[in-house]
Amino acid sequence: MAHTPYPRPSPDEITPRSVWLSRRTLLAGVTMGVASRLVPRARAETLHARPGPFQAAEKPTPLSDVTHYNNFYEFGLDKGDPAALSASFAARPWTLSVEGLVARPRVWDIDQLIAAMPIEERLYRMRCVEAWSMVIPWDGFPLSSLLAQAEPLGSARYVAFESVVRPAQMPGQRGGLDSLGWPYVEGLRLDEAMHPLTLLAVGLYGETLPNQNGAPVRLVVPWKYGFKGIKSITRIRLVEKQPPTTWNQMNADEYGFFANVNPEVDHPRWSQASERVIGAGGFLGGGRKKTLMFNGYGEQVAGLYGTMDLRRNY
Ligand SMILES: Nc1nc2c(c(=O)[nH]1)N[C@H]1C(S)=C(S)[C@@H](COP(=O)(O)O)O[C@H]1N2
Ligand SMILES: [Mo]
Repeated sequence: MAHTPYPRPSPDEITPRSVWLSRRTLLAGVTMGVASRLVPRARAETLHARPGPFQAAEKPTPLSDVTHYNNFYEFGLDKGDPAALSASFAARPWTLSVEGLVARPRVWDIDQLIAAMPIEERLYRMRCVEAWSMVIPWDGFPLSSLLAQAEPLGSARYVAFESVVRPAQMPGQRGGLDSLGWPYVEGLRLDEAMHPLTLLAVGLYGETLPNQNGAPVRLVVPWKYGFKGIKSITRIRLVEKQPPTTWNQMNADEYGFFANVNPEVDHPRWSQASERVIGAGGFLGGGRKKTLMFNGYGEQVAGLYGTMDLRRNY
């Protein structure tokens, strides 16, 4: 595929930084220090001059779509619920614990964590299992940087993640028969977790992560279906055995542990061969493209799976 020059987001896609900062500061008590750790937009744009595995060549999805078409069942089942119902969610103060099979367990304050980690912008293709996709400029740090500090023990083989449980602030966690069990949990094999593409995101579009996208910290694994990207994480645990994951527990035939993007392995109820590109094309013609193996990250990640049967290990 030919590389096109990186297109800038149009001004109407971007909330002015000053407006955004004052709004966030009022709503969530976010400190100025957090936003200043994120990659300034001007510098972020020059990163896209040379597309590569960390900087997709595709046009970023408009910010309004990234923040108004979400899956975050803690706030409800509709794509609009997270934006509509998450305004009073308190992403500060926040702690993230790293524990289990590590030499140096630690409970991090989120702002101390952000100050300690190498924050970069990564423009990643994101593919939801529901066959739609976005291209999102994340700000974050490699999960490997955090895990390295914790010093995983030789017996650690998987990483288990847990989202926050806070029914008073998350309407989707109050009853509701057709929703998920809480907390939302996810997992990766340790080598997947240590891969340089695997990110813990704390912002997007150069701003602090909006609540509906998983504030204050969420996982981003661009070669896997979106449900692996667990939001609003409070606990990371290094373990010996493959941990349970929310969607796999819900319906193991439809949602595997690996969930690698694979156009050749259909979901039992729909094709995974192509995807609807959110924010592109509209009703006439465009807005659909072929799905790529490993979401186009095969050169970087195929080696993680060797000769594994990807049809069995979906
Ligand atoms: N805690 C939690 N994390 C979650 C989900 C969720 O419902 N709860 N939904 C997942 C799904 S299915 C997708 S596609 C992505 C969507 O992320 P986005 O809204 O930032 O695009 O978040 C994932 N992480
Ligand atoms: Mo998803």
